[in-house]
Amino acid sequence: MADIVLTTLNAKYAHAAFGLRYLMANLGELVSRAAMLEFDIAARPVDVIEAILAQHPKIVGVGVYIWNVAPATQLVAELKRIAPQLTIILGGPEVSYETDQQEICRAIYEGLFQPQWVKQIDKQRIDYLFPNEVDEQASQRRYMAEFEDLIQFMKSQNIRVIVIKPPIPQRVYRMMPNQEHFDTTLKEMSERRGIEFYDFSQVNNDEKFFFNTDHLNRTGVLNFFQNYLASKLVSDPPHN
Ligand code: B12
Repeated sequence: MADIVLTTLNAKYAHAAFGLRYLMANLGELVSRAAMLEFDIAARPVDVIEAILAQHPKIVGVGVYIWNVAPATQLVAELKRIAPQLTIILGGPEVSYETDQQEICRAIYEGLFQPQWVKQIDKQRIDYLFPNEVDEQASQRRYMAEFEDLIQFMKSQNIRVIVIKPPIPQRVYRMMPNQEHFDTTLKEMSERRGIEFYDFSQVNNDEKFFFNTDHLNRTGVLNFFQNYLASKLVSDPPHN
């Protein structure tokens, strides 16, 4: 029995998964509650699932690589179907980017982005970004002072500076402390320094454009770039 199962499908039986071994080696005190289960891509899905669930895990970590993404997708979807309470974590080179486009991630997201989870995830993110023990006003003053120094330096080097606030979902914006004050200060500072300031925080911010609390997914980035940002980056826009 193991609360945490780290697993992957190797390219061939003869190969070993170094990635899982790195993770095991860094589990610290959790290592006694973890097991490593390796298979190869020729293994029957039913055997893999049976071996994993026989451990009665709470968390299953799957190493995803180009050679196993198809069977791993099947494995994750089946695990979610049979044991929906399982927390599944994906890692490895094939799931580090473009996660919003990948079928293997969809099964996880669909489970994760239930309304009851969204609230909890948002709160964790806000608590992380704005820790309670930090004096938010003092922190904003320090941020602005450093930012202004940076702008001054760039202007002294004749570098064109554009300040943008990227899109953020409205529900998240509302949770961020002191944002209106921050926005006003930023705008005033930009005017004082004579630099362009564009506040895009409330445009292109449909929930479907984000892959997590506050990061745009690929569709969101492309849409934001094409419809809002691109024209601001061109110093002398072409005239048709
Ligand atoms: C060994 C190896 C192989 C072995 C297979 C090993 C195995 N276990 O089966 C062999 C030689 C068979 C092989 C073949 C191929 N390989 Co190869 N291979 C590697 C290599 C050199 C080392 C992998 C490794 O062990 N790295 C060291 C470990 C520690 O790193 P890691 O595996 O990335 O794991 C870390 C993170 O990814 C993460 N992580 C991993 N799993 C998990 C799981 C969880 C839950 C979490 C949270 C995190 C996590 O944490 C780990 C620690 O930091 C890498 C290059 C590299 N430098 O990584 C390429 C690499 C993995 N291979 C690659 C490719 C393209 C191939 C081939 C398709 C090449 C080809 N054209 O034929 C074939 C596919 C074979 C097939 N049958 O389809 C690409 C994969 C790209 C991708 N998106 O997956 C890589 C990244 C090389 C590259 N830069 O292009 N390969």
